[in-house]
Amino acid sequence: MHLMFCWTCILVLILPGPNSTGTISIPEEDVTPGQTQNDLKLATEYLLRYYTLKKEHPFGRSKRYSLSFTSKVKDMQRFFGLNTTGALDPETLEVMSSPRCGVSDVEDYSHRSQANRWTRNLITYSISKYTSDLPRNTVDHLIESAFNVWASASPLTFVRSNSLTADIMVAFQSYDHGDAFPFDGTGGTLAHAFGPGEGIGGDIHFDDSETWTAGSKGFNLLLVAAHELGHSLGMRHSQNRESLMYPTYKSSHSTHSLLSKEDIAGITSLYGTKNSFSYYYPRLDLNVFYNPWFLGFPLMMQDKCDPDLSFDAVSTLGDATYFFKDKYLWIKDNKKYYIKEGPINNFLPKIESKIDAAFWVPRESTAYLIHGSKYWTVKRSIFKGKPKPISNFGIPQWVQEVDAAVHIAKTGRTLFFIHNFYYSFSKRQRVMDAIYPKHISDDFPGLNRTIDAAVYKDDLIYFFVGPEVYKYNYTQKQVVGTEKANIWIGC
Ligand SMILES: *[C@@H]1O[C@H](CO)[C@@H](O)[C@H](O)[C@H]1NC(C)=O
Ligand SMILES: *[C@@H]1O[C@H](CO)[C@@H](O)[C@H](O)[C@H]1NC(C)=O
Ligand SMILES: *[C@@H]1O[C@H](CO)[C@@H](O)[C@H](O)[C@H]1NC(C)=O
Ligand SMILES: [Ca+2]
Ligand SMILES: [Ca+2]
Ligand SMILES: [Zn+2]
Ligand SMILES: [Zn+2]
Repeated sequence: MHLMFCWTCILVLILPGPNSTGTISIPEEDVTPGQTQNDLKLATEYLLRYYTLKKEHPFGRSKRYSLSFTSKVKDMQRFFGLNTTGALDPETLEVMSSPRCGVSDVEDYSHRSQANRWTRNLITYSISKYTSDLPRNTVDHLIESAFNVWASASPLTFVRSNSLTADIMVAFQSYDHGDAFPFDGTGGTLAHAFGPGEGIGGDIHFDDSETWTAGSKGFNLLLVAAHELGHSLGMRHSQNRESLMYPTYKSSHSTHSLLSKEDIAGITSLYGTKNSFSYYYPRLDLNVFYNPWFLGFPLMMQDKCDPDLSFDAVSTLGDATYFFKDKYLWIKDNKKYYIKEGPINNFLPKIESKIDAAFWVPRESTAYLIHGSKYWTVKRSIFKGKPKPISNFGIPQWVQEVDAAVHIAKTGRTLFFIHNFYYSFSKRQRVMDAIYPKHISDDFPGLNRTIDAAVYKDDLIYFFVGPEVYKYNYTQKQVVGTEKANIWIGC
């Protein structure tokens, strides 16, 4: 179990969980008129769960317990901006009975030095257990939306995987579910999440005794998922009602823009801004000086707007365009116009090499990334299996490296550029078209040099040749303009 969460787990592991708290007795001096034993039970369970209240010593009622109970009530009142009376007044009891997140509100200072962040920018997730409240694809969609909330405000990229060992495992569970934090039936705790780390670290559990919805009845899954994901990324509870990280459920929270300024500041302090690149190293980690990338980064950054910058491969992948250069990658969001960057394996963990050529087949929502005589398949951002030989595309065995590849959606053909020749492959018929290879310059007049990369968008093929881009109108069969390659990554 990960350390960030251990302040809670140690407490709960040592102390019997809420299910076995039936014999709680509260010091008499705390019992004021009008308070029922139920209120005390509610308050005690609440403080045990969320305010690190220590249970009464087994040998009798101690003055210390009474003091600690009152001081925990005050801590809780302070957190929620209530009058810090230490008494269980109606306002306090109301907050205590509100549905909320299962993660504690108090920080354990002894664990502050623990890195409460992921140490890379690409994080995988997997949904291992669904609820019957919503159709599976609705759950998929809402969970993906929750990930997008944080992806849009950080350099993090989330990739859904079907593996049982993804970084963030998402599951709907009820009562005891094997992690020392049993759920409590309807109401009370809605969900909980573990801070960044190996194993259970990052995992998110929703209480399946609740009614989960995509709207405003019951509990809105997107709202709760986005909150819990904040914890998975290392965020703590906020006292600010406007914050997504406020611990109690607020149905009124607009699902339009979930993150408050404070949430954005929080995630930025952990991972840097959307466009930053170097934060994936734990800060103050001395290893950083021995890592070759540490030297590579600043150079690469300066080079971004170097007029001679060229790319190895360019491809659409989902809603983004990927620019590969050596072992480095820029990802430009096609709709939101922001760029993330970093070493390729930071985003595509299976890839340790450079990418020579890449193409996107929109009909299959699949990108093919080629290195040497092998290619990887990335379908809806999920890696499919092992690398396969490019001979699957009908490319002759002797070809050990492809310069560029591009898929023309209109014709269903994929073009492979190899030195001054190119091949045309019909994906549907799974054969190389008969009359190929042909000379590039015969069919693409004006292009008599080796192609570095090619990408097809809106009936134009963009040929990246050194630092230049040739815009080729596929209907007109001619080059209709040129531009600098680095314009594409914001120079
Ligand atoms: C706090 O105390 C003041 C004065 O006693 C009272 O007017 C106010 O209503 C209390 N607020 C809450 C939230 O209990
Ligand atoms: C490429 O074509 C241009 C004109 O289109 C010509 O000036 C140049 O010499 C050619 N280069 C090669 C290597 O054939
Ligand atoms: C390509 O050329 C055709 C024919 O001249 C023209 O109709 C079309 O608008 C051009 N496409 C682009 C994207 O420039
Ligand atoms: Ca519950
Ligand atoms: Ca290339
Ligand atoms: Zn929470
Ligand atoms: Zn759990």
